[in-house]
Amino acid sequence: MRKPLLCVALLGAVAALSIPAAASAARPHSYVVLLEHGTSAADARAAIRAAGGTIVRSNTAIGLVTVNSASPRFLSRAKAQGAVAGVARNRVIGRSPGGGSDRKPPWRDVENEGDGHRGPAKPAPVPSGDDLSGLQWDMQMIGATPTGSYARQQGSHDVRVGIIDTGIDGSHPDIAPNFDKALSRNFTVDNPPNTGIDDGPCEVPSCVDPVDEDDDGHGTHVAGTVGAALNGIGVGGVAPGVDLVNIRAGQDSGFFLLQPTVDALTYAGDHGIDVVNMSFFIDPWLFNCRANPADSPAEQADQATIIDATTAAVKYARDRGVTLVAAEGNEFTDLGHPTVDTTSPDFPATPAKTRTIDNGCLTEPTEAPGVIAVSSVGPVEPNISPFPRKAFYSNYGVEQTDVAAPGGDSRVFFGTPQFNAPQNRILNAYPLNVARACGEVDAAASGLAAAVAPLSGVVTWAQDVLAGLGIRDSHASLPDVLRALYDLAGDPKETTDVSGAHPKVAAELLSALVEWRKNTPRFPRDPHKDPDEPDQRTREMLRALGYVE
Ligand SMILES: [Ca+2]
Ligand SMILES: [Ca+2]
Ligand SMILES: [Ca+2]
Ligand SMILES: [Ca+2]
Repeated sequence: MRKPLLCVALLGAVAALSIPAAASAARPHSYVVLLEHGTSAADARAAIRAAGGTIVRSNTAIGLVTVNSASPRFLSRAKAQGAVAGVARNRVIGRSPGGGSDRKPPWRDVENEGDGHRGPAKPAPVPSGDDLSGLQWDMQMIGATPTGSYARQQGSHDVRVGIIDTGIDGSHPDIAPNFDKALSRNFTVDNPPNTGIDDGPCEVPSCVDPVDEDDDGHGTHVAGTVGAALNGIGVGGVAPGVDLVNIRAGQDSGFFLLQPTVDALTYAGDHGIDVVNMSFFIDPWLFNCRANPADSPAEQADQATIIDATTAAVKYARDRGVTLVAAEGNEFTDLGHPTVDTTSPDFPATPAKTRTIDNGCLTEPTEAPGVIAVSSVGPVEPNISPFPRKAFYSNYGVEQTDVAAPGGDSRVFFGTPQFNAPQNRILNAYPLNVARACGEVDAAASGLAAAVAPLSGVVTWAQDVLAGLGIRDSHASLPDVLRALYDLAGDPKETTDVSGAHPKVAAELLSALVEWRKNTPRFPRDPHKDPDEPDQRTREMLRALGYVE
């Protein structure tokens, strides 16, 4: 599930929570199956067929396939196959007559806090800034301003930032100058109502949105925070000259399914993406536990498969030089000591339950090995502290928090007119189609997506330094990025103070990265390869499955 919410107006009506379990038993279901390492296409096909299923989509890099089956025994039969390492239930296929399993995600109440407040927004004058720059306290906090990092280095289209989110509105005037449509991909299909996930009406006949569309608003906001153009209008991003690539894995409704997320990660690894931003958790489990007594065997299998497939996909991307950044989440939980999960599963047919959990349970992809985890801070309240403080909703903890970044906090300035004001949140790009559906023109949103997006820019800067120091390599980039960032910021103990990335340092980091990127080949791949053309292994799999000649 995406971390913050902008507007839910595009969703269809949310029906009642419960659906009789018996009603869904005979309906076709979708599953995600993780194959044992090295399983051939033929063996995979045979194993899935023997279990009573049909492969409809495959990721050969990870060995993850999506399977449709109407057999009520598919789960048990699949697990009995030697080629199958794990099975997770995906979603219901087809509509349930009169059914109503679509959920209203529980985090919406937190994310929407303050939405009713529409106080006057008065930008302070910012020399040479875009016309809304005065409202961007987040950029001012990290020194991304006309007199700060913008004056020295704004990024380069040689640096590719992948946004794994709900899509990017490529026509937005602050996004268009930096949007890389040719490299962008959409790995999702809009879901019909009564399947547990309701993406509202399909906007195009195929139900597969174009790569420059965002029907939610979340992904565009994140992309703008990373790299909105300095063009005299609207807002600016952290690195306003970088290449923004939409690698979409999020549904219109904000759900993130396992297969699209894994596909997006391997795509990033295969196509030279430098940094990836992930402001979501993989549904339906906020925390994934391998053997929680509170869960049924099928639920335990769901969660183990999500952990294993995500870990493999993250490793695949990191091995190819991608730096991965993720939000910690909005449940005000210490990720080193989680005790209860009241959110999961958030789809499809089983109601969410209250589970006792422990630190063996992981929120993914945030807790996958090698992912930089980010907590969120709000605007500085000078009468309380000269430093930014953790946002009320943000997850935290010394085990997990690598760094914090501005993400907004509606509850700061309590007792003053600024309490609950939209100016306490993060202003950035917003799709016109969503704004119209919500009856708005401008929007401010808080949440960790907004927090993570600036960090993607900061990581970009830090990678530069590593290049300059000659210590960058694809396996060591994560800790080295952070070490370099802390060292150069001059205050390694302050993990809650990303503002320590001084504008001068940030600019030098970004300059070095641009130079490094000019002279460094991306992960080796066939330069003549069409990004849309399947590689040889994929082609073999597709042929074995009868999709191509
Ligand atoms: Ca839709
Ligand atoms: Ca759509
Ligand atoms: Ca702008
Ligand atoms: Ca943990």
